[in-house]
Amino acid sequence: MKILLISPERERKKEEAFLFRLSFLNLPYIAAITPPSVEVNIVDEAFEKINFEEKVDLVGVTAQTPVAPRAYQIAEEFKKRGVPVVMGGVHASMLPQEALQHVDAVVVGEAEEVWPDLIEDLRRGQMRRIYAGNEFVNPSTLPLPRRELLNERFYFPLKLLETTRGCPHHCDFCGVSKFFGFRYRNRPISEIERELKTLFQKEPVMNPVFKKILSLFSKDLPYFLKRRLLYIIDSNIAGNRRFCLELLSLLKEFDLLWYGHAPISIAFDQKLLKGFAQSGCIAINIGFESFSTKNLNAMGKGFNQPSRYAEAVKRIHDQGIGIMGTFIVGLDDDDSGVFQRIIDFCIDSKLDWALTFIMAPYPGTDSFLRLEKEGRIFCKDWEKYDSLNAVYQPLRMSVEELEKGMRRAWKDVFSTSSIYRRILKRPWIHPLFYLAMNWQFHKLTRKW
Ligand code: B12
Ligand code: SF4
Repeated sequence: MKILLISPERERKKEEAFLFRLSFLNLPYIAAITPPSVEVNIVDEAFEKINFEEKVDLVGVTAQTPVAPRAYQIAEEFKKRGVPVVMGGVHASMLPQEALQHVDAVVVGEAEEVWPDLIEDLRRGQMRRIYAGNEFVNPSTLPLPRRELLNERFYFPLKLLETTRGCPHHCDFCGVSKFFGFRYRNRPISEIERELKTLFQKEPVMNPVFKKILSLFSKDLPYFLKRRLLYIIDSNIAGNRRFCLELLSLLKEFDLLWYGHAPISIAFDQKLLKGFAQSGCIAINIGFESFSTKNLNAMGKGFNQPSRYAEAVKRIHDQGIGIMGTFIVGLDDDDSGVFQRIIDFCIDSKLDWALTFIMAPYPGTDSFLRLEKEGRIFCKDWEKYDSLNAVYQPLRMSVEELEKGMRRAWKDVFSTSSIYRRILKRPWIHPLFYLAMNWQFHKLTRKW
């Protein structure tokens, strides 16, 4: 039996194409839970042409909401040729009935428990329409994802790792706790160590003399040259303090640079913060979201305190850790001054990198249900659900103001003078890394 797994890519406007491409873990995970007797291949449409004539027994497509329409087109091409298609991932899990109009079967939620049953049913010619796990997956049973099925030449040389699933919070715009549940589940440290050993050698990055010489140019250079770079994709790496501290000690043993997502509250936990710094954390991705407590309370993120944002940034910077911040605009308490407030904050607090997104009410989230009920969603073209387009009517500004303001925020945050003030003025925080990160967005926004 032969299965083809596809990561679809929508046609992007040239000016929206990001320069660095990250690899992904979901399809390598599906490949890893497929019985060994089955041949599996992965195609990433961002780099490879799909061969619709290929003789396969099953096609599996994944999709986040903005790529769902493309996933459906691909599915229909294969179905025309008599090849059954299954779809999984966040979008199909939230809207299985919609997906079933285009595919033969949908895996709802995490796939690990149900995928082997699907393969068995397929063998018997009795594939069901919906496969839904009854419980959330126990992460200690997760296999090692089959990364070798991806062509590593396509991607920025950064390894991806998943250590937890779920999030104890419930922000109304976010699909994570809806999809993975509120129960925060971590993998055993020994399993994470086993996986890390397949990615990096557990030894110093290089000979101390060479390291010292290279560090004269940049402290990060040895790690970039040796490709000791890790992205921990968990939505919230600090959901369980004890586990997080153990994970940080493990990362330290591997002598690498890493980044991941955490809530702003970690800034006020000195022990945790020190652990982050000592483990090689180069960046924490923080969702600031808004400066309005009204907005934050409404979205269920009242634990963010705007009055302490500047202090939090300083505390994290004091440990030598950079911040990738994200902001959401178009919320009900946002007026047209919101863009300037974000730009000023980024520059004044020397935020190392920041993106401003238009609120996107992803299907299945509470924000979608609320805006739908209020009759404010005017666009259901999923391709536009990429946080760069407005798909609902904001309350305190026009759609045009919102879209223009978002673009202005990107342009001003990534302007040369902003990059100079945030990155190049001392004190420096990983200037090589952040200069590269900011410069690619500078180039991108200049094309707008
Ligand atoms: C890392 C990440 C990214 C990375 C890398 C994505 C990548 N290449 O993997 C980057 C930064 C590029 C990114 C971009 C975006 N992301 Co993102 N991202 C994530 C994050 C944090 C982890 C994804 C992940 O790998 N999870 C681990 C894997 C194992 O889980 P999984 O993908 O869900 O797969 C499991 C199941 O879904 C299922 N499954 C998945 N696919 C398939 C396919 C088949 C055939 C089967 C059977 C099963 C199956 O099996 C897997 C194992 O159980 C998630 C949040 C989260 N914790 O998941 C958000 C998340 C997926 N992203 C989200 C969003 C909104 C985006 C953006 C639209 C943001 C933006 N404004 O640009 C873009 C869209 C990119 C695009 N393709 O168009 C939303 C998705 C909402 C939605 N309805 O689609 C999420 C859930 C975050 C959130 N806050 O809600 N993202
Ligand atoms: S804290 Fe982050 S991951 Fe958790 S629900 Fe809120 S936005 Fe989603």
